[in-house]
This record gives sequence, C-alpha cells and structure tokens, in this order.
Amino acid sequence: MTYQNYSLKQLQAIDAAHHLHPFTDHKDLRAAGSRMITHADGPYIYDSEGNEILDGMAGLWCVNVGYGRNELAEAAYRQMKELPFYNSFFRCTTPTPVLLAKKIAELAPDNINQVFYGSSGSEANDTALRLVRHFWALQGKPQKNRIISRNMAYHGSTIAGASLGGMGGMHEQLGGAVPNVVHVMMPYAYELALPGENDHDFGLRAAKAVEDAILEAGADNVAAFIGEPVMGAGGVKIPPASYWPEVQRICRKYDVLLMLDEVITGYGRTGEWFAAQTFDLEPDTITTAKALTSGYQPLSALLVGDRIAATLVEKGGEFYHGYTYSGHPVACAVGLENIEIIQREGLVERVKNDTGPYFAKALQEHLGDHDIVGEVRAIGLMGAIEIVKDKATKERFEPSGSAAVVVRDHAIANGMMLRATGDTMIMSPPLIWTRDTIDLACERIRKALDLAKADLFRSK
Ligand code: PXG
Repeated sequence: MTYQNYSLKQLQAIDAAHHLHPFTDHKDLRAAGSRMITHADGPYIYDSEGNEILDGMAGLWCVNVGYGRNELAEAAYRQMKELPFYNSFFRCTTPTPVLLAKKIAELAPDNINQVFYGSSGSEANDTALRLVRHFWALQGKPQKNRIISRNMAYHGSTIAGASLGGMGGMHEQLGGAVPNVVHVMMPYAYELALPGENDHDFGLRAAKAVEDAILEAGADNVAAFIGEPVMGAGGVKIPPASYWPEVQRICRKYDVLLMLDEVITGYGRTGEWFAAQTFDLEPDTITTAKALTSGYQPLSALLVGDRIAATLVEKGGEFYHGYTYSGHPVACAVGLENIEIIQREGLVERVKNDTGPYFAKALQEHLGDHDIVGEVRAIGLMGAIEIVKDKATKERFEPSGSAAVVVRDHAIANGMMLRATGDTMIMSPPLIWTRDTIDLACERIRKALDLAKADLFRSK
C-alpha cells in the first residue's frame, strides 16, 4: 500500500470525493475532514499526524487482544495460502469453522453446542430472528412470532438489526421495519428509577415490562425476548442484579425464547467468556461477533441452544438462510488463534479478578467526584460516565447530547479515545489493559473533564 505518498489533506479530499461513512452526517464530515488512523500497536492507535492515542474503545468494542498481534496475521496468511475460501453450503465445509465451532461450544453455557456463522453482528441477528421464528413454525406454532426488545437497544444496522433495535432515529429511516417487533423499557436506573425506588425494585419493574408485553400479545404469539446483557451502544447500561434472573423466569414461565445479543459482551468483556455466565443465564441464542476475532477479520457466530438445534435436526427441512461467507476459513482461522491468545494469556480471568474490579474502583475514585459527572458505572472492562450540569439534580447540559461531544473532543486531543453517546461517555478498552493503563486513562479523562467543564460553563 502506498498511502504514505499522500498527504493528510489529499487523503481527506479523496475520502470526501469517494467514501460514504457509516453513521455519519456527511455535511459535517465535509466541513471537519476525517481523522485518519494509520497504524496501531498494543493499546495505542496512531493518526496520520503521528499522534499517539490510547484506545478506550478497542476499535469499536472489538480489539480485545490489542493491536499488532503477529500470531493473528500469520494465522490469516497460513490459511490464505492453504485455502483462502471454500463454502459451507451443499454438504461441504472446511476445517477451521468446524474446529472454531467446537471451541466456542466448549466456552459457551452448557445448553449451547451449535454455531451458525456470518460476517457481522447484524447478519447474526438476522439469522437469530429467522431461526427463532423458524423454530416455532417447526413446532407447529407459526403465529408465535412476536419479538420483544427494548428501547435504545442496538442490534445492528441491517433492516432486521435496526428493527430489533430500539433506536428511534434508525426506525424513522427504515421505511418499514420488520413486522411484529415491539419494544419495552430498558433497565436504566439512573434516569428511569422513580423517586425513592431502589435498584432492586427498579430491576423487577423493568423485567415486569417484559411480562406485560407477553401478556398483551398472548404468550402463544410471542417467540422470544432479545436483549444485550449490558446495553452497549445505548450507553453501557448495566441492569440491576434483580433484572436478568426475573426476565429469564418470565421467559420460562410463558415459554418465550431468551435471545442474548453479546456482540459487545462476548469473549471476555464482562470477566467471563460470555455475559450469560456473568448473569447466570441459559439463553436459547447468543449473538456474537466483534471480539470473536478481536476485529482482525469480519466474523460473527450465532450460538444456538440445544432446544432449537435439536428441533432443526428432528423436524428436518431446509432452513433457507446463509451467507457466502458463513464459516469463512480465513476469518475462522483468525478466530481460533484469537481465542487461543485470550486463553493463553488468561485475559478473561484477569478482567474478572484484577483489571475489572480495579477499573470500576479507579473510575469511581478518580472521576466519580468530578463536578460534571453524575454517575460512573462499570462491569468487567466496560464503563460509562454520565455527563451532567448539576450532580444533585441530574440536570443535563443543553442541547441534549452536546456536552459529551465536548468531553470526547478534549479526550482525543489529550491522547484518549472515548465514545460519546447521548450525554454519556462510554469505554470498552482492550482486555490487555493493565492497572497502569487504567491509571493513565483516568488521568487523561480527568483532564478532558476539567477542560470540558471550563468550556461548557463558559458558553452558558
Ligand atoms: N449487536 C450489538 C449489541 C452491537 O453492539 C451489532 C449487533 C451489530 O454488529 P455489526 O458487526 O453488524 O456492526 C452491534 C454493533 C457504537 C457502535 O457506536 C456499536 C456497534 C456498531 C457500530 C457502532 O457504539 N455495535
């Protein structure tokens, strides 16, 4: 590649002329020009101007083993030379998706032993939606096809993903969502708990919203409930401990399938291989992608529970669904190597026993008392910082969503990549972060908060 022959200005001009970006206001982008990330190593990314930035988002919630892993490049290279592609249709397959499926089944909750591949989380959720509806049709209940999801859920950006998700702006642009998906309240105590309501009771009330939606439709018409164990793009919303056990109880009571979307939480982020294990759940499906390859290759795996898988085999008949790249041998070779790295380096245990608890404590101690911080919360290596104008009343800066962008821009300028969503800063660093990296991150974020505070109150 010869991008080094181009100046930043030239690359930006070509970008503007030819490249439409995901989730971007292109008018804004033209005015600002894009930031060009050119290389990365360990926990750091570097831009075309040579700035070193600590990557608090692991790329986009995915680079769990950090950057610059030669083993992953070599696994891809070896597989490309031996067999760059063959499909898994028509009674064929190749060895790497087979071995990766076995590996994932060993790590997954006990009731899960099968895997269906795609290339993205959105594709995997499309598979999940079709599969649960197909399951009920095979059971002789084709009308049992309603899906219950939640407001502010993010399940991807294909039409199925956006329909399952609960993002209003995305629905408006869909021109017709997939029918029979409904959304209930999210378990977000910071904003939705009633005055005097404790976390436990709030969690039960949020779970009750799922039961109400089942009763409203009639259990015979509800296929499944889908949820991210911890809502990610919606703002790292960690549910109260009472929420998931109650949701699972309700699903079982009404024979509604439980679908977890672990595209963000899968492969160690919460201190277990899957957040299903963190919350002690036995879901019927688990959607995974991102950290399955640490983002080094596009790959998703829908983990399919025994009940659904057994029905496919018993009832037979073709499931008319799949992608050219389902089980792509190169992506799966990288996935296998990635999981081996996570195992070899004990990264899941490290998050659970060391860096996860340290991260939660550090955010609390270094940032929790800041004047424009309403709340910090963390689970594993996933964290959120609520930005407020007034700590006591939780009043936000106007207009909504603007303050977090100010914090983010100061953070990046000070060598810290954070993501802003609404009025919340969110973090999802690589699992290779050490206590020292966490301290450095807190230092840089504190500085960004100080600078943002000065800006935000000056402009009032
Ligand atoms: N489910 C969840 C829970 C996700 O977080 C997807 C599905 C879709 O995955 P793909 O691979 O199709 O993008 C995601 C993706 C953000 C952001 O801004 C988050 C995602 C994607 C893009 C941006 O936080 N999550």
